[in-house]
Amino acid sequence: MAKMAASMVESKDDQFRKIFKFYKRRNPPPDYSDVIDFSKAVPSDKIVAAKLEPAEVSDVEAESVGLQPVRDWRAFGLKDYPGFLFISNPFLRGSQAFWARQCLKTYTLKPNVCNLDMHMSPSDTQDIWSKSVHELSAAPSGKREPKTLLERLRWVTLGYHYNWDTKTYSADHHTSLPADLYLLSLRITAACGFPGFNAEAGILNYYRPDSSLGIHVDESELDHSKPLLSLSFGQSAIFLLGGICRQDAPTAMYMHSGDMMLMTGQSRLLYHAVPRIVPAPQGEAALEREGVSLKVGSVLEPVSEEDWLLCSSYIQSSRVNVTVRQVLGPGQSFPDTQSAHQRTDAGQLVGYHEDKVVGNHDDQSGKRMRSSSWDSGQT
Ligand SMILES: O=C(O)CCC(=O)C(=O)O
Ligand SMILES: [Mn+2]
Repeated sequence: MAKMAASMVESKDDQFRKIFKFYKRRNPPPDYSDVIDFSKAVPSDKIVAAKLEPAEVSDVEAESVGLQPVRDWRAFGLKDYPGFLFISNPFLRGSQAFWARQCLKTYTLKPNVCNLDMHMSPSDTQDIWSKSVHELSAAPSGKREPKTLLERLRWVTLGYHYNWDTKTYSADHHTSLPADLYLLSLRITAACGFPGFNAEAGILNYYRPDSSLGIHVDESELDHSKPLLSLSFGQSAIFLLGGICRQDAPTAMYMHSGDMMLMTGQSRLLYHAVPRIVPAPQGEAALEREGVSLKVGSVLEPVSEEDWLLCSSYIQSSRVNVTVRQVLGPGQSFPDTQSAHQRTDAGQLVGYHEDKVVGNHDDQSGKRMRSSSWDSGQT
């Protein structure tokens, strides 16, 4: 009884949960008038122009990862959130297509780990992209098509592979972070005043139109003085940024394709969540393939017509978010206690399945994504 009373008080004061539910609601849909849209933002009582470090990244370095010259970036902070930085799509026209393709075709390849590994064999999940192309072309006409692997993909981990059960990273479950993503992260963070950022782990979240990501704090990295970088491609999201406790009402903002966020300093450990995916303002063309001219030294590669077909059809209804994290500070190593419960390969993770995550997702512990079809109504 006392426990029940305590949980009632807790949920009454949980302003974050209240606002999360407000934006997640389908019927009637929420009122979006309080959602900040940085693509149209001007400094106000809430929004401040953020100072960047254009001298840290040359125009050639920016261009080689598909970014505009840093002096042209539109960067903002929020008055109530010191250390939070939002950059409104600084990508060069056409270059997001390359990064979206990497997220769907390249970063999903082994040895990277994904949710499908939890209940499928490595050979079944080893080339999600090609299998999905094949599944689509082989789909029997007239019948209800089974979901492709790409449609069932929810997350991929890179570098130090995050262990969702123990909520840790560990030295012996590590593969190399893709070099192009490492360089992109290095350039963005340097431009934002964090030179020498060492991208060591990545989590990609794949959102279908009805997906959401529960309320959580990213605190498993051992060095919180380093920024957490977040990039998005495809459809837009409502992103909620809260405080250090759940009683603090969060601020809602749109995250559109190409937008970036850095959570640093006092904002590094704030609660946040994605209650809803919303259509990109420019409709299906959330990102485009045409327009980029590749120079020598660019990490970008042309996206073939064939790749673009699947990529654009996926992105028409979905969103991909990439968070890049530095796990260890300079000279830091993993404490011994972690090695007691770490896992060494994807094959050992088969006991984990989505329902388990869905059930306890809205606190820090089981923070993964879910679709409304799995919704237990608890969020
Ligand atoms: O999808 C997003 O914008 C947020 C992702 C996130 O918070 C995470 O992966 O920890
Ligand atoms: Mn997060």
